[in-house]
Amino acid sequence: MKLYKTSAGFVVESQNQFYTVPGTDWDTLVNREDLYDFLYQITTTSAASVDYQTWVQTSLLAPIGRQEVWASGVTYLRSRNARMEESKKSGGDNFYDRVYDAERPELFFKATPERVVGPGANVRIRADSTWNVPEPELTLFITSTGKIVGYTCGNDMSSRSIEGENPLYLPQAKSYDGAAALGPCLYVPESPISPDTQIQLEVIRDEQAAFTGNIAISQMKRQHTELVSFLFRECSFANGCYLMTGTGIVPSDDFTLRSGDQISITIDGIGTLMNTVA
Ligand code: DO4
Ligand code: MG
Repeated sequence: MKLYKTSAGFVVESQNQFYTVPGTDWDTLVNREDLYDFLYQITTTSAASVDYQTWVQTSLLAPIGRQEVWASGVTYLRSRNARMEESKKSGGDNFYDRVYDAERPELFFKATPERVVGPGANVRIRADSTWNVPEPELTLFITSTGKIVGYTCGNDMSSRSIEGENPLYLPQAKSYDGAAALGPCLYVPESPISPDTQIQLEVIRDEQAAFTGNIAISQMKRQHTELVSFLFRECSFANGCYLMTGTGIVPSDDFTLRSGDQISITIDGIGTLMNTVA
């Protein structure tokens, strides 16, 4: 099932039918451990409103309330290699090699809800950065009790020039206004998402594909539950939280985003998150 947050309320989609979800408190709704059963109940006991498809497409918001957004890094071989290459000159390359193989994963704070944009909105690149990329990442929604109840598409917008200059600049490379996008919905399946799930990235520039790539989430080095257990070790999340799971798609080094680029991230079962670079 897909749960949408819209400017007119919450909507659940099941088998191409759309149902209103009663209530106005997003944080309480998504933080339910029984979220799947709760939504399923709505779809089996109320009448579908056929107009909702048009409605949700025109007024979608990021599926976030008061949740923090965290991210994992260097969880795919492609990311490890790209990071090692970009930080060679600064002498930071073996940090990435080591974290890829270490027991403790790389986890970092990505965004407050205010820094997150939703479907159709503009993401940003920093004015003081010369090399910028989107990072398409399967993003987990975890309840305050540590249970993964949903998934969405995430864009971990990143400055490779700042990150490459010195690994200690990571927060500046990753966290700034408009640096994260989430959506188009919170996908709430009955059981964990399939390892065969594909992530696709497409960047359109002047109506042509400037970059395309894809990867299966089975290529990830770590388990979702492993990342969650490290995140929850010494942090509590009263309203649940989002965790981006890292990118396995990195464009070649001659690619950098430009203003006007359209970024589409598609994940099987979830849908497409589309944003334009401001
Ligand atoms: O260590 C830098 C960040 C890596 C990252 O964001 C990723 O692998 O997705
Ligand atoms: Mg990332």
